[in-house]
Amino acid sequence: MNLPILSTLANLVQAAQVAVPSDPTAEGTFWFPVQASTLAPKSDWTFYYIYWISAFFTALIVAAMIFMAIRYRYRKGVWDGEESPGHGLALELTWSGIPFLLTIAMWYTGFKSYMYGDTPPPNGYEIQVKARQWNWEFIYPNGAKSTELHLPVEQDVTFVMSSADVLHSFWIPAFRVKKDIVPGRYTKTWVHSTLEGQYTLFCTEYCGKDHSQMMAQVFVEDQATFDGWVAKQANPYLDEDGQPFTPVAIGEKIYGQHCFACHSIDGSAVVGPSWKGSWGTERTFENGDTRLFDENYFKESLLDPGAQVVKGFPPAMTSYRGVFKDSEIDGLIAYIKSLGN
Ligand code: HEC
Ligand SMILES: [Cu+2]
Repeated sequence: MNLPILSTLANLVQAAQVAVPSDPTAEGTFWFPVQASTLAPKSDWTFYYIYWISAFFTALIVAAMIFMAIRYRYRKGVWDGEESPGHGLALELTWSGIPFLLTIAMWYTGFKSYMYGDTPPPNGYEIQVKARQWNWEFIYPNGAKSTELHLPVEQDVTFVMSSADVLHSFWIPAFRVKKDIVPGRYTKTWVHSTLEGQYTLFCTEYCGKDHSQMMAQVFVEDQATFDGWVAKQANPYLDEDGQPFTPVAIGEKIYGQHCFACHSIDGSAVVGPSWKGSWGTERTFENGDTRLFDENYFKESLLDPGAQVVKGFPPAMTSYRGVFKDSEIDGLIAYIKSLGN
């Protein structure tokens, strides 16, 4: 007998087994996987704080309810009810004040660990993350590409993430790192891993048919192993002579072809602002607004230069919409970054 429903069930069970790869280093707790980053203990602390406060008050309130239901139940002739007391200032202050302080503390610890996880430290090792239906690609500063994520342990690593199609979300439970990847813009997150081992990266924003298969293995290695691995990766960018080509070199080449006439790299203003030392600085526009020179600002300046015109310069740049591939835009970004900030 071959009922369709049975084979569907069998397929689902099989998919679930593939979907949860065994994680050799995971010890974890009932609630969480192993803590493998500096963020993990902070994030878990917030959870346990809320958890124990909830557990304590649930027990207290349920116990009081049961006690009162029995103690003050209706018994004929024994007790016919009485006027309930009116206002109790001390009581009201207590039951407003204590929960107020406890919830403020919840907010504070949550906000602090959120900001910690959401603020990449400067000068982290940078990995580009490309999400698409339905796989992940990682690009390292030397131009190496991989479908597995490799990280050096005890290093600040920043992920600069973009999507080729729809909304995805980058989630590595062992690191407690989770951030959406929004089409059309760059988002960033970071990690400082603390434990060598193998973990799993999931997409955690429903993104279509094979969303549940959109995973990648994460390897946290000591620096020497990582350096060896990243150097050995086949280099996907090759120049005319078949030589490896880094993102910075791609950017430098495009600069020489398209941008050099108006942008200098030595700090002098030509037609447009110099790129030297511009990355990460605050730009001021003709209308008085200001904005940080980051990935999103760069991309918008390239696609729509007229939208925000830098103060003191003419709106002389034309749009490069559709001219460059994403990898070339990333190359230009890497090149400008390499000119310092
Ligand atoms: C015809 C001259 C010209 C060319 C060619 C040109 N730009 Fe520009 N660019 C300007 C001018 C002028 C500004 C300042 C006014 C503005 O913001 O639009 C500018 C501003 C910018 C900004 C914002 C800079 C800042 O300092 O805040 C970026 C980024 C930029 N250009 C990138 C590029 C890239 C990348 C190329 C080559 C692919 C390029 N530009 C080619 C003239 C040019
Ligand atoms: Cu996805």
